[in-house]
Amino acid sequence: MHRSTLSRRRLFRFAAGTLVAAAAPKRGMIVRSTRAEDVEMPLEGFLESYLTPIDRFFVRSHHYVPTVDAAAWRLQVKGKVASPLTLSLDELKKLPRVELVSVLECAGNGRGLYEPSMAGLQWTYGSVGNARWTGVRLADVLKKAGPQTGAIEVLFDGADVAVGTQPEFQRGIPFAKAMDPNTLLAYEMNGEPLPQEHGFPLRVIVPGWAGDSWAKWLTSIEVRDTEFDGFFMKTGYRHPGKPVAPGSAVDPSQMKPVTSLQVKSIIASHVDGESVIPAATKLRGAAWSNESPIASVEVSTDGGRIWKPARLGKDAARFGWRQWEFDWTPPQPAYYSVMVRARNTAGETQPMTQEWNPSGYGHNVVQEVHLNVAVPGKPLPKPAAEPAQEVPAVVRQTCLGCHGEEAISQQRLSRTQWEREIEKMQRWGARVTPDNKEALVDYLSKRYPYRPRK
Ligand code: HEC
Ligand SMILES: Nc1nc2c(c(=O)[nH]1)N[C@H]1C(S)=C(S)[C@@H](COP(=O)(O)O)O[C@H]1N2
Ligand SMILES: [Mo]
Repeated sequence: MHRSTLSRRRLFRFAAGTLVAAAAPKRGMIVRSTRAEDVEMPLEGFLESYLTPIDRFFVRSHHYVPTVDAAAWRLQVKGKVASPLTLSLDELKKLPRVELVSVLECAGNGRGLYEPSMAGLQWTYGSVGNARWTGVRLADVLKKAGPQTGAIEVLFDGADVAVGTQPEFQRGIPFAKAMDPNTLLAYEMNGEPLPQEHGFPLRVIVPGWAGDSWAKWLTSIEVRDTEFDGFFMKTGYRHPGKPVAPGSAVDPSQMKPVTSLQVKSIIASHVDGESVIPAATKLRGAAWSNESPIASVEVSTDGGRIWKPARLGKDAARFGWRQWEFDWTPPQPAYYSVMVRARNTAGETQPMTQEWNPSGYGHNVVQEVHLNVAVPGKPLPKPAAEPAQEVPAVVRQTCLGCHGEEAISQQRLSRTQWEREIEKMQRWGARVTPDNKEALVDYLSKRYPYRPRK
């Protein structure tokens, strides 16, 4: 069978009844990392349709994507329960079928916009999407197993295997959130079997919460009476929850796990610095929130002095995003500062300046797009592309075994930050000799220094 036929069908059966999902080819995405796969939706994805098409939906995987055989796959429900369960996909699907539309946004969406910058995938706007998720209530599964008194947390584990010596991706959510009727175990996305890269055959849906809680390729659910202390709970995905000095280190014990999303809106029809002709223009984008839906979206075309309501798209769901548009005829050729601001039903809105945090989570500052409204002149010549530079042998040999160069080249880090990054890589299995370390820090901090974003 041709690969294209396989991917169009997305789900296929080998001889002997093995049922696996094919990875869906993605369309025009911004590549943040090739191995593991991390891809970002470009701005036009916000405008394409209310539900983000699967071939436009961002992917964030800490480890390489596993291939799971649905026929052999089982879900374990264990820990502080009266009767531990082992469920096949067919058994799971006998529970009541539930469907909801929800935004899924990575906690790190917008990390690339922080100043000063920090290590991590440099997402800008598009590690977010809006999909219809179908599955069963996690609460129904937990009730079947009979959670015991004292249960405080539910820990998820998936079929993905850690790269190098990085810890396994295991995340937990509070027991009360697990019992929320909107917390699902989904086997379908936009009416199709869950695609391989989005967690086939089963993933967790935690509407209103950041993506790190939405475990993919789910294989085990553990009900706990103590807090799990693995890396991705006690070190990763934590936020100080209060102002800290930009660029400072904060001990993870002084931070809290990332939970609810921030109310946020995006201008997707125009990019910062764009020239537009002085005529009727439509500004467009999307806005989303957490457990409290969007109440309003406002636009300013004068740098935040006057705000006027945008028109909201008719498609709405409690946890879904709202598309918005705003008709604007610039009064005269000039340089305009266009901004968008959302508010939710709880009264939360977006800040005018972004509070900084060490890992760059929860970016939701009011977005500002400068538009040069002008009668078009001669287009400027395109700047010459930077000549490709060869990757030195020491980087190729020490760094490119586990992931590609794009994970490295997008960073904007000081010498100290590069030193820390290389030490982190050593903890995760990179073999760096003291001599190499000097050479690596030297090269990386000169080639990819801290610099303002272009
Ligand atoms: C043994 C495997 C391995 C080697 C070798 C390795 N890395 Fe990594 N690297 C990882 C893992 C695992 C991640 C994180 C993947 C994730 O969480 O998405 C990562 C991520 C990164 C990132 C993205 C930012 C971040 O911190 O998540 C950068 C930059 C990076 N590595 C730099 C390097 C450099 C420089 C070297 C060579 C000194 C190197 N890596 C060698 C495993 C490795
Ligand atoms: N098993 C597993 N689940 C995971 C991850 C992972 O690396 N492994 N990444 C998480 C993160 S950080 C995010 S933002 C979402 C991304 O979901 P998507 O790739 O379907 O967009 O999946 C979450 N679930
Ligand atoms: Mo994420």
